[in-house]
Amino acid sequence: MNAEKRIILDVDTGIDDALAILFAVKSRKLKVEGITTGYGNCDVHQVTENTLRVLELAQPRYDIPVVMGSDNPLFRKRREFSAVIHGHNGLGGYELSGTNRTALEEKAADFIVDRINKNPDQITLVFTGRLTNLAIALAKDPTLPSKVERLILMGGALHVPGNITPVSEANIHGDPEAAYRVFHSGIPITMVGLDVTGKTKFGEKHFEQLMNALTSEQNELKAFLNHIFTFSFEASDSLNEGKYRLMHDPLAVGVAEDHTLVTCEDYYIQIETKGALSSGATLTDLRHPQTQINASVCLSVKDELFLQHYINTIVS
Ligand SMILES: [Ca+2]
Repeated sequence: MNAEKRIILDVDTGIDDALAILFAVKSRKLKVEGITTGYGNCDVHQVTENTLRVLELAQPRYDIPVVMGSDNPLFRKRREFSAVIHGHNGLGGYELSGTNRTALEEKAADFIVDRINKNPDQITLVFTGRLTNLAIALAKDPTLPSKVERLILMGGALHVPGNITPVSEANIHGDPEAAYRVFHSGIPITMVGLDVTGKTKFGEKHFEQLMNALTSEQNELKAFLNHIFTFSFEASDSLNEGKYRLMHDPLAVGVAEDHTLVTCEDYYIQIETKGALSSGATLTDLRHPQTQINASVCLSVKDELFLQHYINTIVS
């Protein structure tokens, strides 16, 4: 009996996403059916190239198709990319080795529609970027929500501030109209937002542990991880926040692997699309009793357990 959970991972690679891809590919509990890409940390062409190169570095034990998706939000102008946070190429400026791997000719939204229809109730979607590709897939096939096992998304903030505006988290803020469509689609949602990802601080001790555990055969992986964690520590330190990296995207994959890492509460979440100050906010009805719900929101996390599991998975 195969107990692996089958996932489609949607990314905007990105340091954070690279760390999530490495984790998903190495996980013995997950089978990555495909990786779809979208704009976010950089444009979709750079994101796709980064994703292919991260896969080359990871050397998956099975074939994983990469499928390019949207390069713009549904209706809005794309926000400019932050080279300070992500480097010019989204990977802190690190140049990964080239690869012969190429993306499929298919579009990401078509891939999602096709794979879910061929495998009803069997595929979990894990989104660590904007929700644009999924919103397009929903427009193409409104029956998807009843066929998706679950959507686990990194995004949103309930009891904590946003990270791109005082109230908005970057992935939701990057395409609020797409998020609105997804949250109101009826797909079962687990929201892995800043309430929990903000607690996953991968610090210098974790870094030391990771570096020491990697073997000499893993030199390329070691050099990449060394660069991106050092880059991340310098970035957080320059903001007087101390040296750590928040493991936003890897935690979403972690929750796909093991839901007991987090505890959740069910809420009805609306996405603000009109607000001059609050665009992209995950506006949550905290009144009781709840008359309707559309998302299970992660509110606490076994952060150290997760970080240790992350390290052990990466070095395996
Ligand atoms: Ca991401």
